[in-house]
Amino acid sequence: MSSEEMLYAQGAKIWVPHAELVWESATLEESYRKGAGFLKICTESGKLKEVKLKADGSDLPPLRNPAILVGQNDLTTLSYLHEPGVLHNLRVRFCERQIIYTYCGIILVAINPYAEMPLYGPSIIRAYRGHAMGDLEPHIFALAEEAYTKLERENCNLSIIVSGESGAGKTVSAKYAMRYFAAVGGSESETQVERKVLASSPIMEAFGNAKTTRNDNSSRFGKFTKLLFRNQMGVMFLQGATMHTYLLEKSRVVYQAQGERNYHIFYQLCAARSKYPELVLDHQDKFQFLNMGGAPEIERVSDAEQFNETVQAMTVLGFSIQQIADIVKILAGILHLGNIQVSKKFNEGSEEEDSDSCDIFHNDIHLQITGDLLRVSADDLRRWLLMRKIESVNEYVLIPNSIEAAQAARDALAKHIYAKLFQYIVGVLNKSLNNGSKQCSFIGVLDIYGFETFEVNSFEQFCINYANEKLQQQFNQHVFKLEQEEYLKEGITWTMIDFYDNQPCIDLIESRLGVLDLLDEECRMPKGSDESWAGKLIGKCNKFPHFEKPRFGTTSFFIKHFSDTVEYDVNGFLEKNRDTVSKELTQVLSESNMSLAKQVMTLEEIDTLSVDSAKSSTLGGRVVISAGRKQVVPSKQHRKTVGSQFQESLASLISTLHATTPHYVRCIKPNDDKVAFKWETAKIIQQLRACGVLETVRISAAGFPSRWLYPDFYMRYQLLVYRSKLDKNDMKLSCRNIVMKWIQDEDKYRFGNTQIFFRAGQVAFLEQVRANLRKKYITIVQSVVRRFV
Ligand code: AD9
Ligand code: MG
Repeated sequence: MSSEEMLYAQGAKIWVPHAELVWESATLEESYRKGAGFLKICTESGKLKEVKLKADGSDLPPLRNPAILVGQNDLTTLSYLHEPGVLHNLRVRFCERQIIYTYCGIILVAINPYAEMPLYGPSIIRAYRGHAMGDLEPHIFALAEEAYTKLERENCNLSIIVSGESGAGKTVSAKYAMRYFAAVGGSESETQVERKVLASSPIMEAFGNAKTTRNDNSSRFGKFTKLLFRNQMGVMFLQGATMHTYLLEKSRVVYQAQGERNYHIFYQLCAARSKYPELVLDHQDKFQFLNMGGAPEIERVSDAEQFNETVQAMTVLGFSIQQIADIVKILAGILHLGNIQVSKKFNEGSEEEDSDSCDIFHNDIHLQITGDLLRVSADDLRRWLLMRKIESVNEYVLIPNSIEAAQAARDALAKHIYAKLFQYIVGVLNKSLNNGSKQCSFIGVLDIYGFETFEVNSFEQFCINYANEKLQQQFNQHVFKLEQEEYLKEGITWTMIDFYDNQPCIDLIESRLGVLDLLDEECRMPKGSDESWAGKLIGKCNKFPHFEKPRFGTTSFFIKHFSDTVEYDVNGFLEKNRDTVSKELTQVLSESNMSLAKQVMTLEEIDTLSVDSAKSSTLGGRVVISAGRKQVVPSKQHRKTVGSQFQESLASLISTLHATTPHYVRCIKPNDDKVAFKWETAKIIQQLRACGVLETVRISAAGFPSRWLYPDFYMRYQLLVYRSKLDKNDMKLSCRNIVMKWIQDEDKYRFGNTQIFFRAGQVAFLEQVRANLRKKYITIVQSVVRRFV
């Protein structure tokens, strides 16, 4: 800011901090003179105030943007690019004009309206088709169109990366983007691939989404859908699609927090139970796995209708009636499995409880039904719920399960079956969607779970937040590093702006002796426990600046993520990372007489590691008994831990994304109450900061957001100088002459090797000059013509 700008005139409009509103508008009652030490203001709510300032005036409040700019559809075009300016612009658009989309440079900011908007019909799709991003109001379709035309023009791979916190609107945005591609890339072919692409969403949501306290339809898995396009004489046709999923939250199958539900499909099935008497289903409240959260219904959603939609969509994707009948049997089998009663066992002939073992009645009705539905032996199921097999070198020992161990074995089996079923369904969808597509260009749409913090945060939140940390880094690297590298490449003198690099936080999670490494190490310890792991974390991770130990005890730890500091409760981390399930129980299931159950249970692990890998992230082995103690010895069959698998699949996702041209959608959740168009400033600011919108604005303000290649600039603005100042053979010099004639302040532009860079607002100014000159020429020409006619 130059010194004369520091003097605010009487009547100037400024922003002052406010406890609730965060920023409040105010008007200067008196002109501010350098060194005055205070400002006399009148706030919007009519209060007269004196605001103390530092003697050098370095904390002068930010100026408001001129009224004409308020409501701009690109935040980076504001004259004053600061937090209150950006916020006010978004608020005016959202609250006063009910506009949910705004650009921020290359980012599309989408604020969740929590209301049905008439924005997504076929006529709107047609309106956006063929238009450049700046032509029409910002929209998810405009972003999709930009990606689609780039695909047509350059035949390269693209991605649309949607992020934001839970409930911000990622899944909705991703679906609209896919709807756009399906509409514009659809062909007349009989394969109806676009119908299939659209029908895949309700299936994935039924099996992978659930009600949480944050979102009634929360995605509990990540999804990267590649839409494959075939070039047919310059036109890109949708040829097929493939879907990659990330880490389904399995624990939900057996446990839900207060106010939450299990996966939608279970409730849908219970609501439709009259169609399937053979499943012996009951009201959802009767099932242990469904009633824990005490939240059986979702407002304005009919599970019964949703069930029909799911089945209808499955039919479109090619599931046969038999397949669907078998899938619902497996689902019902999981529910009955959860209702098997494990009870105390009493020592024979006495009333003394035997705490080392437990019992399940032979005629437990749910045990019998589970056996019938899954077509497995109920006796075998019962046996391996009640005891476990411990192998030694030459023999094995059978050890009875305590009640807790039996329940844990039952729950682990239920989770395992569901996860396998999910994997199977994704596999069927992929086969049907892929449609024999060969080498095609793709547009990838990434809809991954948003950053989460709950009252209690466990392994699931840790993985979700880790994924968001990686994606944020990908974003930073793309937007900021590339931006700055561009200046360097163009030979422009410009001080590198610091940007927030979250590598140190990723190091805390990924590096040797970091969180995941220590977790895997602890999982390999025969006597490893959540608490001893926490103790090691506290001892060894203190050197990472993003780690914080708990104030007391050793049952939690803090990670300072890019968007917030989160406390993780260590309870259950080891078990969830190991993800063990009784081999005997899975064996019972894989010997099922139902071919689908058998097929589902014997699906290969998606990511299996080669047996000879010496990677530290593998677990495994047999448990042997030596002198009455259990001990784990390494076996050839290594199994990767959940954490290390996730780390690898994220790394592969990030490298795929790096090989595409990314487009970003940042979804913002405006309030926690799901109320239409309700604006909570503090909440919104936190998200704008966390997802990089304010950082992008900061970079834009500090840098040169508009750029022109010399020939393009020459063509457009040559009429701004006399012919004598132009030389076609020296475009650079000509452009220099044009710019220097009209812009006096040398800091407003830079001449790069191939492009001219301008600060915000300069191109608008040149456009104005050009328009005025054209008008003048046209008037002159008209008067000359008139004189001669
Ligand atoms: V999570 O991380 O999967 O928990 P998302 O995916 O970010 O979350 P989702 O897309 O499911 O959130 O949106 C939550 C709800 O907001 C939706 O169910 C809609 O009721 C509402 N929503 C979101 N975007 C829009 C929109 N463009 N128009 C209308 C919307 N409603
Ligand atoms: Mg979602």
